[in-house]
Amino acid sequence: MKNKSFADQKVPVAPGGEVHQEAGGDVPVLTTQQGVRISDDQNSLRIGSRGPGALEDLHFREKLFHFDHERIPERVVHARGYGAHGYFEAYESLSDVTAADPFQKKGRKTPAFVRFSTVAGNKGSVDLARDVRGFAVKLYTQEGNWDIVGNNIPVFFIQDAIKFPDLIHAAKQEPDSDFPQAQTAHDNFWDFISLMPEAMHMVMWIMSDRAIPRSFRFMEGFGVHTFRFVNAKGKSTFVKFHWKPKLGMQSVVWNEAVKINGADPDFHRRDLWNAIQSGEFPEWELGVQLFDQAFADSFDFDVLDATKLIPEELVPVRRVGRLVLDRCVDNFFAETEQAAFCTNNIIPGVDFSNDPLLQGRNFSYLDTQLKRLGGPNFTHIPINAPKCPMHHFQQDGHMAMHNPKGRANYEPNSWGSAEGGPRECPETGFRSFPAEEAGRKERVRSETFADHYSQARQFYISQTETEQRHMAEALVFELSKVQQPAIRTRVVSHLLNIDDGLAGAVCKGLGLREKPKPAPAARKTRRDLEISPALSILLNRADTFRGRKVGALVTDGVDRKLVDALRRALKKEGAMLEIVAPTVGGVEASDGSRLEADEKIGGGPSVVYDAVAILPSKEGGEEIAGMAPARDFVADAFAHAKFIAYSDGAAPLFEKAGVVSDLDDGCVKLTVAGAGAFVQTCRKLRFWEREQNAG
Ligand code: HDE
Repeated sequence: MKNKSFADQKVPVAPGGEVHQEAGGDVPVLTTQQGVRISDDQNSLRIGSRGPGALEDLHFREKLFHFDHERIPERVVHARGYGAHGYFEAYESLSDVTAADPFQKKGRKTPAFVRFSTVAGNKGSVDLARDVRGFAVKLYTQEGNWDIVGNNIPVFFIQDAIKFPDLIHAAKQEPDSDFPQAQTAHDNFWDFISLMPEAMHMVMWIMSDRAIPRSFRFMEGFGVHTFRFVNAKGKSTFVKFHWKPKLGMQSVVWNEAVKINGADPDFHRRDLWNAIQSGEFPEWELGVQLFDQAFADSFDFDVLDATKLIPEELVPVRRVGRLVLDRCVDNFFAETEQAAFCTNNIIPGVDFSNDPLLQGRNFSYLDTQLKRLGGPNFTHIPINAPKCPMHHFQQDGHMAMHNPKGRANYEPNSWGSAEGGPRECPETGFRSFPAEEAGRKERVRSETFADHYSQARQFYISQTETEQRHMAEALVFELSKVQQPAIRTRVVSHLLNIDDGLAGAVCKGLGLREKPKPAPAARKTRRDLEISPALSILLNRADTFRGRKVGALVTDGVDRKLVDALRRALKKEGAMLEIVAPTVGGVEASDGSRLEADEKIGGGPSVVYDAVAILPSKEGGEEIAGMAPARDFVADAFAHAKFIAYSDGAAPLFEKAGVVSDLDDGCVKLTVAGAGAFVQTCRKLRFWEREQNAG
């Protein structure tokens, strides 16, 4: 029920401990679920002031009963997620390739709900786990709901859905100890994965910085499988879906991720919430790769194999519309938690391919909703209800809210058009694409799925040196947590089929004395696949600092003009400034004005900012140089290759943080006139040369 926030309500406490709620004006009276007004919500009904409770206490019993049932099962995978509302807007008509409603007219807007998630962690786990991110989009089209339930990585671990339970069991906590939480850095995961060579391409992606995005707003999304578009004439075109973030891609570094998880486990959800609340609406372009059967037949890999992608350089991504998220949920549980995405929710103009992973998913999602939401009527929940008319004869079941009216609840019937209810429509109804299918019924993996290493190699060689180094470090980190040496060695034997340099770096990082033999491969790794620059994050920077955040470390006596100049320059770029001070009460600036703080040092460590400004006064700099969180602020920003603006007063802090002799081109002395130039430098996002120099 709707209520004013409790803080707004006057709740005087009488000396005897009784609490009287003043209800009047526009404050509604508290009631039971049955609508009965409640006189006292502080004391349960009892016999005498020190006597036993009365079973007839209807309010107490209802309140506790409901509380006891507040939880529903969390998602088996993708349990931790965050959603927002928005819309999809078509740039052009695609009616030549698809009859799908959102693409029929330039400018058509389709309401959307998007839920981002991590895969392995439980519902309360941290946001910056090294993990795949879910990118699930529900489009409320005029022809029914269409769900594109994708990830931020365009390939998957396995080729056949029958292995999904094994994959997820291996990735999540080990069953005896129930740890580690939200981490693949453990024996079971690497044991399973190293016995599944088909996973090697995906392993490259999750060991890359794609698995530690800076924010949901700065990551790509992919439909992963090959789907079909079907036009009004029934012609089919294969399609792969891409979501391209307008502000470009950005990730954090691993050491930063680890620290963010401690400083702000909700970093990603807070980022999305704050961006939308401040009017900085996240935006992605929908890209499609369109291709026909002839291309599919000539392509080096099978387009039905979800462990493979089609390089953008081979089939360009055509940008056909934009997705804008402009509204936070009113209630997390009602909307985000109860959102039921199903891969089988498609509309006329879209169809499945035979990808065995997709075929399996089409069973699993509907099935899982029954368990989670408790009955077959989850489409009656507003977040799942289509926004177009619905007419059917499905009825009853748990929580049925919209049973069909009238007498007819079956068809055919002879009750006439007024009473007989809806009828099928061969002309406009959904029709599956009439693909020719034939073959023996057997449990078999197609030969065309057998190459497990070539695209893994292609991904690796398409990365910049910085990104390759991060991948090797990630593998070393994860495998160093694996306790069985044989599993570590088995992983390295696969890496030897991918890239010798990578395998060598990992061997060294693990302290492996002997290089193993390369793993036996069903197909030899192809070394002729071209580098695909589209696969790198760093090569695809959007050259903007928009939507990013700078943390300015200040003390009493801070030069107000510097702060104001920096704030103005950031605002012009569409970025934000947050003030970090010794106390959350803020500081008194050099001109005597008061500067409010957003964070206390320690509460706002530099890991939660994209760049930092170290702007203490001379005395202030000396004072905070003695504070460990202030030293960490500087040392971390430096170690994480962030751009650092500073004032003269920063010198003692730099010295104590151990960075003074290393000041490089990523560190910029801030002046009022130079604030704009600093922000422009920040468009590069990180000063990676520093990492490189550090070796
Ligand atoms: Fe999922 N997956 N999945 N998955 N998946 C679920 O459905 C499943 C796969 C993805 O924000 C579950 O509602 C199988 C690939 C996302 O609510 C479940 C297989 C991709 C989400 C399920 C896969 C995904 C899910 C659990 C192997 C990327 C979160 C809760 C064939 C293309 C959606 C639920 C949300 C959720 C099954 C593999 C993406 C159990 C059997 C590949 C984004 O039904």
